[in-house]
Amino acid sequence: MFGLKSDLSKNKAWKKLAKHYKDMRDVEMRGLFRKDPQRAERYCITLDSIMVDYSKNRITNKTMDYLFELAQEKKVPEKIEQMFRGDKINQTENRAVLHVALRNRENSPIYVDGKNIMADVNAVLAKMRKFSDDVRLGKFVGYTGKKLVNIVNIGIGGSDLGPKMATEALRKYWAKDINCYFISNIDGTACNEVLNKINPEETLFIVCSKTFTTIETLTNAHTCRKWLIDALGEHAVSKHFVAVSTNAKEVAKFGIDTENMFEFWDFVGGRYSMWSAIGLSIAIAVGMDNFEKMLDGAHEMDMHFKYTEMSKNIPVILALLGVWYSDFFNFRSTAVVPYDQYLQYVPAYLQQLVMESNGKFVSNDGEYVKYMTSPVVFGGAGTDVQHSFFQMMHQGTSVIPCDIIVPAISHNEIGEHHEILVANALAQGEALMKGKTVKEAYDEMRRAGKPKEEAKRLKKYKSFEGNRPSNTILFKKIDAHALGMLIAMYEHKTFVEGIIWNIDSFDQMGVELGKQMALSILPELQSNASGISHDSSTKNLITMVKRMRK
Ligand code: G6Q
Repeated sequence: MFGLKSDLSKNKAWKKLAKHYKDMRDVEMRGLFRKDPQRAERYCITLDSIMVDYSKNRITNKTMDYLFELAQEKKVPEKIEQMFRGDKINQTENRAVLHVALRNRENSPIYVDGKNIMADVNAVLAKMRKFSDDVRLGKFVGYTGKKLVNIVNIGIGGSDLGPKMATEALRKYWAKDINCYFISNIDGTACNEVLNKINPEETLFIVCSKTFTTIETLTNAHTCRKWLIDALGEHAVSKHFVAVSTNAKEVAKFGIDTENMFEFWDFVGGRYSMWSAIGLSIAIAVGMDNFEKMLDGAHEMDMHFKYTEMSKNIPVILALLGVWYSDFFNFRSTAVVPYDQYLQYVPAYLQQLVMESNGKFVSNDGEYVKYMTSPVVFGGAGTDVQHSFFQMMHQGTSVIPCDIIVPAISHNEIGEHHEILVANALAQGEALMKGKTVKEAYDEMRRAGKPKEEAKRLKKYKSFEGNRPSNTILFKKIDAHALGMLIAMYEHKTFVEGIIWNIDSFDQMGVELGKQMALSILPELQSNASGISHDSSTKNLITMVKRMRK
């Protein structure tokens, strides 16, 4: 589609997989399970409190062997090594990629440009501990002496989705008197709806922006600053605003004392930054001990990823399955379905992680790729989504592999709720895999007493093709440690997919063009200025918006 070079199909293992795909495309998982009583155990890995069952995939040992061969050919182990070593694997931006340093709990030295960065990482963690403790204990209070109980994170993209997802996931661990809010969208509604709920005297704003130049975040931060000053005066700002950024100069320009700034670094990508001070809202909500447990969990996954051979390596296996489906089966989307209300923002978080990292069409060699890269990722909390997009998951013309994430124990064990929830999670995986043949559908209707003609008429509608893949990610209970493991697992999965596709998973140049154009349209909406020449549709839309606003 895009060009002829950078073609993985010249790769030996790729060729084997392409051939093997022809043998596999019609193989039914039902049959594979029937023939192999050990299948569930064979394709299952447990690490601490997480178990990943990947047996409901369209694979055999041969498939996995070829996929591991592909990973070897694409030098996955060496690339993993390079990341942990601090090599500049974000090649378009010439940066190291070291979110793993933020949770390097062994504190072994990691060097960037000859400097061990662990001292800086630890210093910020210590500053986070002091500050979050002080806020939680009411030692750092607002301008009028009141305890800061409303924590408002202002940030967008990587400076929003991680903290928002993780605070929600760990809601059960929040300090009783603290509430967290998130303002990301430039839509004034986002700001207004939060500000309407809170008292300025009790509010701490955390302005999270790596660059401190992002228009949404700065506009929202200025609006909140004005709101605070209107209520409490200019002097109140230092008691109610802190910043998390790599850009001290811009933070000072905004009017936040750099004493109240928490630093992070270029080697931390936005969407990989919730482990840094970008996670300050998490630390305040659940306490620094829990925040560090989250880092411990991520570190455990890091060590598993770094040291475990590929055939037992969870992120590597999940990534290879992703490639298998994207590039051989041509399945273009994937769903994530957490059966845990507290994990409701995980799909949105993963949408950014996966699609911003791997939605790329130029390879690391500067050539257009000729194969599929990132699938479309979507999802939502089960069982809600069973009543929406699961129709398509079961009977649609596209096959959508999915991850079903489910905790064995709920934080809210009420009556039978959790058993019903888990039963549904497990049933969906089984139903997607097994399906129901036309004959089975017919027989079932007949047994239920439906007249012959009616059963005949409806049998196809009520049949399920099945053979639809899923991974089940089962863990004991959602706590900080498990969350850290889960998110680090997906980060590394995404990285490995990027290695196979030979793309830079750590830049995001595709978000720039729209931003650039918005800047040229803005003055046209505000006055009669005319910017760049637009197509007739955009021109017309600008005119119509102005007319409607008159
Ligand atoms: C993530 C991206 C992007 C970024 C936002 C916010 O990897 O880089 O989502 O996080 O654009 O950027 P700032 O933190 O610089 O405001």
